[in-house]
Amino acid sequence: MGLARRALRLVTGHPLSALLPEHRLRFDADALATWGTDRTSSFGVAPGCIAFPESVSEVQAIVRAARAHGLGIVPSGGRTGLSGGAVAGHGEVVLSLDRMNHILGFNPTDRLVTCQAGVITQNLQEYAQARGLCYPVEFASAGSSHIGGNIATNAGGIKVIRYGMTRDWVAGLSVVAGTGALMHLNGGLVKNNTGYDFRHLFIGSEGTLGVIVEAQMRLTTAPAEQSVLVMGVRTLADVLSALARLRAAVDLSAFEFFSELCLRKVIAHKAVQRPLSEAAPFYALVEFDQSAQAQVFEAFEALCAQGLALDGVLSQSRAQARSLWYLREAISESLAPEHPYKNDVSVCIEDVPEFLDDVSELVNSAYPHFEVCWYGHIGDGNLHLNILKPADLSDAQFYEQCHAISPALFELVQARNGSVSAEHGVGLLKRDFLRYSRSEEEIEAMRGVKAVFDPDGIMNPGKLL
Ligand code: 2HG
Ligand code: ZN
Repeated sequence: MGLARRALRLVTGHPLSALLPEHRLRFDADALATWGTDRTSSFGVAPGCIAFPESVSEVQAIVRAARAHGLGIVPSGGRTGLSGGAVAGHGEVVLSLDRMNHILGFNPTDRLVTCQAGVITQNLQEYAQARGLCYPVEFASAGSSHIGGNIATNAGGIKVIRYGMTRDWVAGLSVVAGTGALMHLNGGLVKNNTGYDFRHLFIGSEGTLGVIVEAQMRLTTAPAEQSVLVMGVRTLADVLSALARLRAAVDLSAFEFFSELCLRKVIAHKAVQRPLSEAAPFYALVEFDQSAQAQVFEAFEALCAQGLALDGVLSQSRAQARSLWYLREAISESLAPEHPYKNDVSVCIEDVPEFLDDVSELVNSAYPHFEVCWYGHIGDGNLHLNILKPADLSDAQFYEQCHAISPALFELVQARNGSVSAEHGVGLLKRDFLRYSRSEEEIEAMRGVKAVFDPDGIMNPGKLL
């Protein structure tokens, strides 16, 4: 009884309790554990409370109150992030966009959808499809990630080779900056040369400048029917020869690769069939317009004749295309039980062959006792190298060992002007390594930009910078 009264006092005494009804400001252990984190497992989780605003003005009120009381705010979307960008570890207010999940309008002339930040990616995709159009940014977590989170991390995914990143589809944003000010950025315009485009500063800012509350997303023409080819290849170099050959023959919608170890993990977790009768060291997954099947087949036969492809399977229906895609899309989830240390690096496509040689050498010497899963969007120069945790190491020991090896990998990235985080963002996981991709001068300028939008440093403190 005494305890209950004390908890009630704590709750009613909280600076936000006057702003939201009780059920939309949660302090219970379940809520703190659920909304205090993302898909990472290496960081301490200890938020102060979880706030669920339902309107832009409530977001503004929360930010202003947090500012007045010196509370940190962690904006939270679908919590599918892989870099700890939405982890609250120091008593912050987690500002969840879960209840701001409405599509607000559609402008067919400009092909623009206005949505609240908490709209789930798949809902936007289905909304577009129902209008004969397409929202083309696609990834495995589309069923739970939010549009606002995608924008805050500039999410990429599996169709970047054809459609680009989330940034390319954001026509306007409404944001509440760390000052509490509401700003409408670009408003859906195609042409607008009136000085700095703050929209692009907020895209990929990982919640460190403010909260994205609404977005105008551009749609495009629905794609033609697609076909998928999965082929087995002997070496990483052969994956890249296949990419060059196929790219010269047709416009690709996707070019992904994964290793036999990745496939084995997916088969073990998802009870799916091997795509080819014989195992191959690596697999390339290629998607293209069905109308280009003849050209792709010709290129594939040439690759086989040169010994660059071992075998292949071509989808004969949408269902088959989906099940081939599943082999690639289920990798991340199938590795999750082994608490992988994640790398998400990129270099220019031209530099990929040499880069992969150097990474192979490093992996063999640095991780001889760990299982290493190679996969990713190699057609974009983006490699996901996941190091799997052996059962006899604790999370902390494993994280420390991998973190200590990371500089060697990032030196290879830096030598090629590459990126230490191609699509997952910096968050907590890559913060110590930002300098491998950004100069001191750039990082100083980033701090200056943050100080303008978030002068008290309340927005997602400790992330990115
Ligand atoms: C993917 O490409 C995602 O499957 C996740 O970006 C990658 O879990 C990963 O490392
Ligand atoms: Zn990816």
